[in-house]
Order: sequence, then structure tokens, then C-alpha cells
Amino acid sequence: MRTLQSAFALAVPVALTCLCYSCQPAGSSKAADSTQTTVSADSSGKKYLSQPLVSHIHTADPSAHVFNGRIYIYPSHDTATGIPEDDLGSHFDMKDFHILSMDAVGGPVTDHGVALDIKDIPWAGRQLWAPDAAFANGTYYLYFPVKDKKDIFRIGVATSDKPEGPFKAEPAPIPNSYSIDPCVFRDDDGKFYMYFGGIWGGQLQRWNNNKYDSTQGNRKADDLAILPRMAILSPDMKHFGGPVQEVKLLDENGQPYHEKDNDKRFFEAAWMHKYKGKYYFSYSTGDTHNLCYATGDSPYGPFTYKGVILKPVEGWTSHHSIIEKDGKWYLFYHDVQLSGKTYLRNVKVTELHYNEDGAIQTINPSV
Ligand code: FUB
Repeated sequence: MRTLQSAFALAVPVALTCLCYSCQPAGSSKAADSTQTTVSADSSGKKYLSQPLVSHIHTADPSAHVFNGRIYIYPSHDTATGIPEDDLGSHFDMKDFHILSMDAVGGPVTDHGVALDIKDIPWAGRQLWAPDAAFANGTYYLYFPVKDKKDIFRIGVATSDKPEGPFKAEPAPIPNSYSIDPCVFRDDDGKFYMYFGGIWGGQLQRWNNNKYDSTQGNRKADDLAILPRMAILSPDMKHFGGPVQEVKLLDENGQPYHEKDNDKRFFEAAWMHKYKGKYYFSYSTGDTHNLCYATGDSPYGPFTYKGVILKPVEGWTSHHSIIEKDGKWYLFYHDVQLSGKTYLRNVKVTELHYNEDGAIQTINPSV
């Protein structure tokens, strides 16, 4: 475990950041000032709203939670594998998870080391993608997508008595689970729901009526857009407690999206949070790189499109989580500031603001 002091100046040039990274021993780093809300420029003139939370490893897909008054971030751990980039995301060939934590946004960030390794997941094949976590029954649950030995994405669960792990994986994936990017949401009544799915490399296009068909390709422009999935979790947190259902996403006129509406339709990276009694379902539009949100009155939806939370970041993917801590709301996200490479990302955080009517103010990650 390493605690990384928050010491980067507000406008650290990326070139200097990379130099520091290459000089430091593995496992140590300095955290950026994540409270930063002003824009800083790097040596190439690029301007960023906030700085990477850590720079000693590459991290992505941050799912943040507050456990015991502390912020825990469950990210993917990117590494350079040399696998060529393709539309299936083969270049995202991650092999373990490191969990990060901090007392408050802007404070020192702790890297707790390897929390789960792919070699300790008995059913796993390859590509350990974006995780999430939950606390129930006195236990911390880590949910993760990984391809099984037949190269089909499934969602697994691992447990620990500590939020930072280490986690022990269950011997098999969650029955009836598929695709990627689990988000586990606890409603005020104590019920937990999992939202999941991702098209293209996330394989959601191969699942119709919860049946797998490897011949199913991506939808055509005039086809209805593929919808994300959700299920209530059973009290043991290791099974679905009901059927896997589609999450209905509707436009402002109550109409479903078509594939050609790719600046608004669901692609991957689901997140759910609740604000003033409303359910906010947020997601990435993938190939158009927006993070959008839609609201509804039930965890089951339907959800009506409301707008963009985060404009496109540097890098192809966009992924996020939203939490409240000490009366402020935060958006955790990633970009590729440290590397300039799609598959070597770095997690960040910035404050998120609502208008009086509950609308989320759109954030521009680079101005
Ligand atoms: O990190 C691998 C994949 O990239 C995630 O599962 C997606 O959400 C995208 O961020």
C-alpha cells in the first residue's frame, strides 16, 4: 500500500509528469490536486479541467463509492500489452485491479496494491474490464467483467472484509450475467440493482432475449438502438434476484433511439445515482464520446434523455461515476492526458453541479 502525497502544481506540464513517472520506483507517485476547477495547460498547450489522481500506474473506468467516510475508487488498471487497437477493444487486455482511496477530494491518494489478479479468477480467460463495488451483509463485493474461456464476457463477483481488498473471486460468474461494465446501485430501501452492458467489444449486440448468438453484428443505422440491461440483486449479492431486463431509454418525445442517434444512444459505461428522489441513469455514447444522462421515477426506468454530463475527453473511451461526499457532488472520469494513448488512461475527478430543476450542468474536460 502506498499513500501518494498531493503535490503536483496546478499547471504541471505533461512532459514533466511523464519524466517523473519514468524516474519513480514502481508503486510510488504523486497525486495531482484533484480539487482543481480552473483550467491548466500542458507544454503542448492542451488544457485540462483537472489533473490525474495518480500517475505511477494507468487507471481508467473509475467507480467511486464512499465507504466508512472515505472515498474508494475501483478503476480498471491499464497496461501496455502491445496488442493492436481494434473496434473490439482487444488492446484493453487488463490483468488485475488496484483500488485507490482518499479521505477527501484533493487529499492524498492511496494505492492499495493488487486487489484481485486475473490468475485468481478460476473461470477467467482474458480482458479484465471496468469494475464496480458494493457493501452489504458486512462484506465488500467487487463486480467485474472478464471474458470466460470461450471468449464471452461475463460478470463475476469477488468478496472481501475490507473495501480495498484483497478480494476472493467466486468460482463461477454470476449466473445469467453477460457483457460488461457492471454498476451496482443501492436504493434507499436497501435493495441493490445491477446495470450493465456495452456494445461492439462489450458484445451486447450478441444478446437478444438473454440468449447468446455470436453471429449477431452491430445494429444498422435505422435499427432500434440496443438497450442496456439491469437486474435486481438477490440478498446474497452473488446472484440476480429477478430476470435480466432491458433499460428503456427514451428521447424527449418519449420515442426510443435508433442506432443512427449515436450522439445519444447507449454504448457502455452505465452508472446510476439518485438526486432529490429522481433516478439518474448515465452512460457513454461510445463512438461519439459523450457522457449523457436520462432520468426516471423508478430504478427499472423508463429513463428520459436530459443531456450531456461530460463532453468528449482526450482518448476514445469515456467512463464515469457520480458520488456525493460532504454535501458536494463529484464526477469521476478518465482521459489519456499522461500517455496520449487510447489504452493507457488516467482517472480524474471534478465537481458536478445541478441546476435548481435537477439538470446537470455540462462539464467541458478541456477548454
Ligand atoms: O476499460 C475497458 C472498457 O473501455 C470499459 O469496459 C469501457 O467502459 C471503456 O471504458
